[in-house]
Amino acid sequence: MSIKRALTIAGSAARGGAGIQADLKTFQELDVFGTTVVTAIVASNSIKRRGIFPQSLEAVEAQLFTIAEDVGTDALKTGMLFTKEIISYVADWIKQSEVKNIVVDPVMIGKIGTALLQEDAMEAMRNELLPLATIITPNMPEASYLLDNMAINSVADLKVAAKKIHELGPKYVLVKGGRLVGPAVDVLYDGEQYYLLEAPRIDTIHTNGAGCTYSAAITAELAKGKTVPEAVIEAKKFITAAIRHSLSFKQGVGPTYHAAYGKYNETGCTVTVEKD
Ligand code: PXL
Repeated sequence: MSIKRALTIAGSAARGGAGIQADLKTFQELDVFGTTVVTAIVASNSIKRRGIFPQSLEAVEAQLFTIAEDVGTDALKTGMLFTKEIISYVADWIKQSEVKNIVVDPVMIGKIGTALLQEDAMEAMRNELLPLATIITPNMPEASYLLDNMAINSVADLKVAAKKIHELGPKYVLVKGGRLVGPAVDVLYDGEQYYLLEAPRIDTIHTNGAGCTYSAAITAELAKGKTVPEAVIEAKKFITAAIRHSLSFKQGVGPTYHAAYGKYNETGCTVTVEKD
């Protein structure tokens, strides 16, 4: 049997809803074989931040080569990379690899306020990793941060931000409008046209790991051979279902439900294409 392979280079989120754990659950749901490079271990919940434990470059390198030598990779995503050293190392590794589908989720701050990228790592993210991306998937605060604190308050602003980030080098930019009011609109831009993806807004606070899950679903669909717009549309349906059926355990912000898309019949999303 042949199965496509997806790699996540990201942090371990002990709570299970975000990071490597969200990625693997999503890969499994979408029937791709998941591999992992753990960059840091995050032990925080809404009650207490017990710590972030970054892995050494040696550990990151050993994991990358272990996967490359044996299983191989059809698509990869990066999530929490935490330090500028890890970002530079991963960027150099991607350059010498033959992996074609590179999804960069520029993870900066978690839903419960944990800093997941060190302050001095932003330049490496912008200058070294971003130009290698097939697609980068910032939320509104991340897009704003990438653009020297540009204000983003509307769908029109999402489009401007997508275009400006595109100038930094990635092939596609997906700016997610999760923090707007009204329908949940995300903007995908390829340098020539905008795809506006719209789904109903789901009124819940339980969206921990939503960004990880969305970008993991894009990665899985790219691994299976979809084009970027096709992969993003499928992933938008996946994340909408996962948020609609999100989970709440004991306290605080709960995770999205990774199995929801396979389990329930969802209506999907509408797509409008606009020329630049
Ligand atoms: O959702 C962002 C995120 C990414 N990666 C790790 C995390 C989180 C948020 O909790 O812990 C490892």
